[in-house]
Amino acid sequence: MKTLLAAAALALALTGPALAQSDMTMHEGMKHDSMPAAAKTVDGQGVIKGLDTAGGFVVLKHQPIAALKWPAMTMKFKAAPALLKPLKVGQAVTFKLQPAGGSGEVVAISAK
Ligand SMILES: [Cu+2]
Repeated sequence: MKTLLAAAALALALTGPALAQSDMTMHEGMKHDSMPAAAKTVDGQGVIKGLDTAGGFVVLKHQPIAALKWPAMTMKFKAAPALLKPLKVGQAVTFKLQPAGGSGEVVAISAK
């Protein structure tokens, strides 16, 4: 029994840091039963952590999005290049997201 407990403690010690490192995710593995099927946008707030204007991607450290039951996290979203052109890494922004498959597309974004 003592051996089992030690093994469990070791497993926890090993998974702890691994979880902490997975800061960026696409919400894979999360339940999205409540995600609206309809094409409805949700509002979010966050900070720009990365920009790929040509590629049409933005990395946002977003605050929790209650409408989607998403916790605060850093993740990559699709976004039209024209939307991203005026933005800079480090800016605090408000945005509108079209959720899709645990991620989504930012359809509006502006610096606060
Ligand atoms: Cu997220």
